[in-house]
Amino acid sequence: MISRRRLLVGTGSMIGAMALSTPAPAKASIGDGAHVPVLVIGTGYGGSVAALRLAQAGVDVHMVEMGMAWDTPGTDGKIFANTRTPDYRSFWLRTRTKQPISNFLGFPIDKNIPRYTGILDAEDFAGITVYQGRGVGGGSLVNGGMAVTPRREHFAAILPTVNPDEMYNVYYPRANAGLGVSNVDVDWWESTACYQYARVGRKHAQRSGFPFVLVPNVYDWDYMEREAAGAVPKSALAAEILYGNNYGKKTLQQTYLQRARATGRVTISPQHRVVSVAPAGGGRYTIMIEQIDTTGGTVATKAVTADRVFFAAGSVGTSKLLVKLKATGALPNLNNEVGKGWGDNGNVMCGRANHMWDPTGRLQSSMPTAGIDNWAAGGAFAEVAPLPTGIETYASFYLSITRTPHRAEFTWNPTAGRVDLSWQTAWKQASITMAKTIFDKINSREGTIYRTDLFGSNKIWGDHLTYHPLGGAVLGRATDNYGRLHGYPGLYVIDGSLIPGNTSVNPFVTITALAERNIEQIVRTDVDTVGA
Ligand code: FAE
Repeated sequence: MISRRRLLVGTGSMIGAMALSTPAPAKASIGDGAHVPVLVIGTGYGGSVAALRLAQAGVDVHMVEMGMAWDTPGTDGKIFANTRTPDYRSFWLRTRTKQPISNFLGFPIDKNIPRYTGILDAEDFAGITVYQGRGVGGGSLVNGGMAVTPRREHFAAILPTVNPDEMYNVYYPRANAGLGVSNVDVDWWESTACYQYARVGRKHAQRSGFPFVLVPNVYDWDYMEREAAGAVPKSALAAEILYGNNYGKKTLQQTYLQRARATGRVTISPQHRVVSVAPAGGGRYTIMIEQIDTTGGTVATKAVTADRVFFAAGSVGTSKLLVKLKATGALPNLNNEVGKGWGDNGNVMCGRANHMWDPTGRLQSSMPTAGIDNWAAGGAFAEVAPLPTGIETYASFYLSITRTPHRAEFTWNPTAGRVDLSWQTAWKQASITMAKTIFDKINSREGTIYRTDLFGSNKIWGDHLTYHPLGGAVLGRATDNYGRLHGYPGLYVIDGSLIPGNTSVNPFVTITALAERNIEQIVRTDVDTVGA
């Protein structure tokens, strides 16, 4: 344990973080010149797991998050905006909303908003818009909470270098427990008005012979039942989801991050954006950080040193940083796998127009609970998604995850001074073809048609986006088999960028489980051997 003590040296300088004169977070954000044993970039799934487990092993950790803390109510008394009424809190540095469903009944529904460091980033690349959560808790703040463990027979294709026995016996269960995953009460689900849309989805799937599965979620089901009974303020039953849930959902703020903070060893600097990591000598790294205000403007620049740095900025955030740092000379020894192997998890959306005798319900819980599993036969797993408009739409709505073969690459564009992504819109055709193995059959059996009014006028497929960015620093290629970056001892990747583009289902349980696996090994070997 000599080594662990050594890793703790220097913590004091960080704890004495300076008072800030800027309007950004008043709490103890990291100070210029500080030294920390471990710095984690990003507070999503990978970063939260790393912080908790390192802290439990006795290591002090500082987390740097470019988004907001999301712990203070706005003028309406609520922390988060409603999906039906987007406002300044909803989007990351945009002056107009960019809602995943851009139209309704043919009419565009986007609207102007004040530019602000809001919670949902619709990040545009040439061929695709990548939706991501911004703030303490990362994607857990904005996502649907669907907590799906992939079928074991698909795992070898997802993470070929990882031992499935370990994952299914130890790390998936650990991740599900840590995230607070649980199943909806089936009797309630069968009878409640707010899941009529899911039961209609089941009826249509089963009549066409597709396996239909109920999937777990991180939402507090007891709370949802009380929402339905009118006993508590509504969240899932008031259409809260994309811009945050004021109640009911167990985000990382209520799970991993809460436990991490409770150790007393984890501190977080929100509204701080990492822009560079470079060797500092003596095995340390210098991290350049910009503190930003709510317009995205830089109010302070800080140089911090750390013995170890965990990249947990999400698939896009981590990939962009690594590609830039390799190309611009800060981390030239990163290997040529950095930036490669990126995929969209085969995401494609569509709606179906049901008959008037098949209403999907005016009240729809915003938390999805079910999917149609045609992965083996047709390469598609379709989440039966809510369309919580508050009116009867007679629509069934789906987010499909498909076995797309396409992978893109992030590259540094020196002229523009930014990182580009080589994704091509036309690549979504493969995903559409796979999704159609489900919905063409259902439409044919039911005598129904696709909706054409949700993504434009006369457009069936939501093929311009992904919710599930994965890859860019793939396990066993850009890193070793536990996320240690090749070329730089003490630098690690621990987020969705490790996963090569597809998980066959919604990804956050797999991201969390892989992070649990990797950090256990890192704590066991690297932490104990530092300085020994
Ligand atoms: P992530 O959670 O994205 O966290 C990365 C964090 O790093 C973010 O907070 C960033 O703000 C921060 N960051 C980035 N760059 C920097 C920087 N330079 N400096 C400082 N901080 C930085 O990464 N998945 C499911 O399994 N089930 C679902 O139901 C589901 N629904 C979704 C719905 C929506 C609308 C969206 C957008 C995603 C959904 N996902 C869902 C995907 C899931 O949220 C995503 O895979 C994970 O959040 C990715 O986890 P990471 O740890 O990789």
